[in-house]
Amino acid sequence: MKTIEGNLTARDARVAVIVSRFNSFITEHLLSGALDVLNRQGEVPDSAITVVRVPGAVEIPLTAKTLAATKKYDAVIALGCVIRGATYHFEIVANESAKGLAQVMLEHGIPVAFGILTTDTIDQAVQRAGSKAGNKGAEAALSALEMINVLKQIKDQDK
Ligand code: INI
Repeated sequence: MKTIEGNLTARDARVAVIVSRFNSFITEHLLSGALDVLNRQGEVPDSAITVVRVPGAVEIPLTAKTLAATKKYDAVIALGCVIRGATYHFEIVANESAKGLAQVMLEHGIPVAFGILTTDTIDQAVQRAGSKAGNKGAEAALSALEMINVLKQIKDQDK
């Protein structure tokens, strides 16, 4: 039996992190969590990390697609925060960003980690941005690191 699983160190990886300005009081904490994981667990040097700021979650998929198309990155990490309001807008923003990112990942064949919070309340978002319920930016970075290594091992088989 052969098992392929990725570890978390990715010293040679190049990673792009997209962070939305909308709800920046949350997304900046997601960014800190993601960068901390990339540095301390991934051992990815700062020089190999590109942070791209965009207006809101709606703009994240196009940005991810553009970054992936450059072929300069081994993974993209998408960070945003969509908080439910009184209107249907929440569903549109949340659904479109998730669908768009899934498309980019499959079209371009690189991991696109989904670190976009979709919550009913501000409190739920705060809990997931470095307090009670962890930091979803850090979790997204962990999954990006693991996937970089899993895909590398799959591609390097029988070399
Ligand atoms: N963008 C977010 O990232 N989060 C939200 O909660 C949000 N809400 O609720 O409106 C939001 N809207 C802006 C959107 O992402 C675009 O930037 C905007 O529609 C311009 O294209």
